[in-house]
Amino acid sequence: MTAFSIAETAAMHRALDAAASPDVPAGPNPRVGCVILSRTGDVLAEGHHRGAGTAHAEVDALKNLAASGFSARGTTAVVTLEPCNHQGRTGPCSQALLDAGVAKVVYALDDPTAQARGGAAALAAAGVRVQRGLCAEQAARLMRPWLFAVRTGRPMVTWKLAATLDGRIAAADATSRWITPPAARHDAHRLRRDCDAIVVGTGTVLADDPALTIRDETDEPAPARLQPLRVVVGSRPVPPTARVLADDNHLLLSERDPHAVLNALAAREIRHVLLEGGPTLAAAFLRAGVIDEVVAYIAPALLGAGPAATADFGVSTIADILRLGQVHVEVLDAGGDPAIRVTGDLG
Ligand code: AOF
Ligand code: ZN
Repeated sequence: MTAFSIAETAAMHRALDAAASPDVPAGPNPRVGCVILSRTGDVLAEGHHRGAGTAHAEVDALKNLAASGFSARGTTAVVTLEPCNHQGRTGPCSQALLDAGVAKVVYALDDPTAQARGGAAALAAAGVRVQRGLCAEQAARLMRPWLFAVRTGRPMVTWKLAATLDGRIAAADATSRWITPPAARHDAHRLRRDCDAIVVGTGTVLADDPALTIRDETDEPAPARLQPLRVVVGSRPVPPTARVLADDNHLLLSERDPHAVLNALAAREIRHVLLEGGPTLAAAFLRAGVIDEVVAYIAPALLGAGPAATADFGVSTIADILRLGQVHVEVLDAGGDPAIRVTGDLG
């Protein structure tokens, strides 16, 4: 059992917070944060990675340290991911830490990629004290889509649905605004910030004409670099006036096989997909076994008729029911207009 100091543990929490900062676009790289501690355990600097092509967290922290006039000699770097050992778009961080004279490195998780792994061994070989495993679980949660994509070669898929108590996502006449109250809709909107791509079917575009963008509470769109790719899957023609086509950050895929869709997105370095509808597409993804996480917003309301959240995906007997694991249930309630959020994993 490796012992970590209180200062290192506090620094790792801070590095995790920095890594999760909202100015970071989802993108192909993991979220990584770094805090530099003095010999006596004081925080001297922090840094985080802001997306592919920008400085890695360690280099960002070393730069901030230098800017405030401190030397890195003899310090401890606390990082959420093993320092990389490769020259990619930037790097290698192992060398940058060595050059700066860092005496100790504490990190949460090993880098699982073939090209970047090995930083810990390189640092240890050069005489730096290296300890791993601090807050590994929290780091894995933060980097989950990236770790998933590295492991499986395809993006992680989160399916978001909003339905009544009787599982319907629209009324019989196709009207659906709004089944869930504003608190649930705001929460659902936040999900988009964690994703590289939002996928819908042509049916949803024709029925709802969604913009599929990230906007704030005042409906102002977030900067373009934070906007996910909007992906429309299906064969029905999309009118040129559709809001999903508003700028170039979209992709039309006539391909309906979920594996082919995910391959096309993996080729664009998409790590996390938010599937937002509708029932035909959801059923295809469920049937293909490629939904990894479900986020359901359930309104305390009934419709009695209208489409269900998913079409038939092949379960005909109770023994084959798809149950979620790692379930969390929360009541979202703003001003007495509640909804229930159920999240869980599949597969
Ligand atoms: C680190 N610190 O902050 C990050 C790391 O070629 P690049 O520059 O885009 O490098 C991306 C790879 O580097 C990524 O796949 C992962 O293995 C590692 N990310 N490593 O030491 C960081 N973001
Ligand atoms: Zn690096």
